[in-house]
Amino acid sequence: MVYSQFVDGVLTTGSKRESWLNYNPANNNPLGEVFQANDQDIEAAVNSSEKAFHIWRTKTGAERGRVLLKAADILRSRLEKIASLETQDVGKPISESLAVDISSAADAMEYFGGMAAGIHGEFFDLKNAFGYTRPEPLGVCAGIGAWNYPIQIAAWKAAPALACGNSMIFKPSELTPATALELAKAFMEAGAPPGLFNVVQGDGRVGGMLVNHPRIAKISLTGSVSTGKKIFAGAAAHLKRVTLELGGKSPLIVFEDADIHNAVSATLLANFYSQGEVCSNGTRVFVHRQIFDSFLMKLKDRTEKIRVGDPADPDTQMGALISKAHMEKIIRFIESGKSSGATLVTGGFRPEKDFKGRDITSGNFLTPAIFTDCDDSMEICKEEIFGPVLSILCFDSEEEVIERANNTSFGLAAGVFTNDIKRGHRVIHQLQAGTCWINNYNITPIELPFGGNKQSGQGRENSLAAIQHYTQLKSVYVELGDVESPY
Ligand code: TXE
Repeated sequence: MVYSQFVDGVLTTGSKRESWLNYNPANNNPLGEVFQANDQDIEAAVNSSEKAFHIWRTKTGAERGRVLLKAADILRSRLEKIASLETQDVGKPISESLAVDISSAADAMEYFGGMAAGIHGEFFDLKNAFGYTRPEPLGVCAGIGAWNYPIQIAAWKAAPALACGNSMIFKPSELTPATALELAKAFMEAGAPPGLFNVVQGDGRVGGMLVNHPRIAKISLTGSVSTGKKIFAGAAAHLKRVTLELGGKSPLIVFEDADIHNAVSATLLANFYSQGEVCSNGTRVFVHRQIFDSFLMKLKDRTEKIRVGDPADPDTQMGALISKAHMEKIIRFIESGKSSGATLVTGGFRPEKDFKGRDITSGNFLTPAIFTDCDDSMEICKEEIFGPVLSILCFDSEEEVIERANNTSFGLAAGVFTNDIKRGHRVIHQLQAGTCWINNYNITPIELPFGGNKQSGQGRENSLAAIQHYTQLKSVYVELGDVESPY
């Protein structure tokens, strides 16, 4: 497989460029070669995007919407093929790719495709005049993706950008180059002008080229806080617009009156889905002292039943971590947890065989881990691990747990479990996070804004809220009388 640039409607060849092998996390066998974009590729991509932008901005919202809706149909019609590519690239179970990744991408296309015709300004009745506003496109936008949800991240950026009349150059993570190319092909087949959605491959250096390019008007990143800061600084030099979807260390609070079975289900979802490689995960699990022991016992029991194994097997519930390096980083966190005095209740080791007895030693597999006897100041409770490792923490009062939950520089997400609905809302209103849940976790319907506060990001993806991040408002005053002039 060749992972190269997709510019002006065609996949370019990769010769004479820096390249590296892309590996399948389940066995570290090479899947193909990734060709890093060079200066000429970026210039060609910007020229092509600009050309497409000037065609696309003349289309009506309804015409743009039709292309997005058709592209959504094409994605859904290729669900199995694209899901298999995503599982090979990311290492997540095929059951997840089939159920979530491509469908969420198509949902975004349908949502923004359906509303494109409704993006409009306002009218203002004035004295002998009137005014109106126009939400105009920004121009060429660049999207930079993380490796955990490659096609979902690409579509969550492309759909609102294109619905608003912009064009986009998208750079997937250097570890997951495959499915952004499938999205680019779907746009072409759906009738998009060549260059409307271009894909460039590469690592942070290519991302940097997009951030520093004077003819790119906006950068939307999904990535780590450290990358977010670099991109924010780079964009500031050109006063570019930015959307930043960054990391988290989110609290999941379980009060003594919560439905325990549901709270345990959500804790598993909030920590072990996609091998725990989910930015909004609730990795600091605060449980009221009254139910702490029974909650931990039920959590341990269900965690140990999770089927870790070959991601391509439909029965697998937890697959492989993205890379050897990332797996080793998580193992270091687990060692740090143990050496700081926390108790590893279960998991946290490399299994030799999967749940069907297959040898998985060549892949990046770790069993889901639970730490107890934790202290808020421990590294495992403060730093984003981005893996299948949760810390369970005991609390006594509402005031105490709110203060501890907010004691972090992150502010992406938060969850509360209680059957006291007044308390649920009262507590959620005091938690410093952008995306929150009461009695569930990690459910992200396209209709609801998604994004973080504090160091977890800027701007929002999804919902109507995304429109303002891909448009610039023009105000027009129309005089119906004469110009009153003092001269
Ligand atoms: O991020 P990185 P990763 C977060 C998650 C974790 C991280 C994991 O919480 O922290 O992302 O993803 C490019 N200039 N989220 O390791 O390393 C890089 O090539 C320009 C949050 O991929 O930051 C890649 O394409 N670009 C999230 C992208 O940035 C640069 C959902 C991200 O890389 C660059 C998913 C530079 N200097 C993961 N350096 C959310 N909140 O929605 C790197 N890149």
